[in-house]
Amino acid sequence: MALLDIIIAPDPRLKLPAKPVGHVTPEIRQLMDDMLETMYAAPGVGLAAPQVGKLVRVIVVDCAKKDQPRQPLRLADPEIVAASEELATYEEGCLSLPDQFAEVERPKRVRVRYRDENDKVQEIDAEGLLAVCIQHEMDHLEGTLFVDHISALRRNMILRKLQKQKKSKTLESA
Ligand code: K1U
Ligand code: ZN
Repeated sequence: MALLDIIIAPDPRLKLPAKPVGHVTPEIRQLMDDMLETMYAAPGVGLAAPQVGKLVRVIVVDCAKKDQPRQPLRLADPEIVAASEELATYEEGCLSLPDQFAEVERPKRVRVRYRDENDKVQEIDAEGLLAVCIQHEMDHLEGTLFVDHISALRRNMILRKLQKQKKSKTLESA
């Protein structure tokens, strides 16, 4: 297992669409495990492969409550096969946009088809935080960030703040 570096926005690598994996190979299974380890260490409740510089359609999530056992999900080539008309709003965060949050509206419930770590096609019905998290991570596979769902004014404010932080960190380490 290995901890991977998480790419921080703004970064052009976070804006690229990811490629389907087709089948879950031992390499993809290893990537899933490394992504889970990275997500737990961050800590976060989800992570998408493009956030660690891998342009493949792989996401991991674990939305178990703090007092419950871990419930890791490894999803390759996820597809939303049904979504509720009813929408829900959640204040989202992102490990690639540290300390930034915004309310995003999405379908409240989704049915997702994916390949699990054993290359078996599975379907799950998700609602609540799990539904939010899966949709947020699937956005990453299209090069979409949660700030792309809010006004251009707020998005640019957040991205400029992160750009400034990156510049001052680079100067600090020089
Ligand atoms: O960067 C990511 O894509 C992961 C992101 C997932 C997410 C969280 C909340 C709403 C939508 C998507 C995070 O995990 S941000 C960190 C976070 O929310 C969290 C961290 C520790 C405990 C609980 C939540
Ligand atoms: Zn994110």
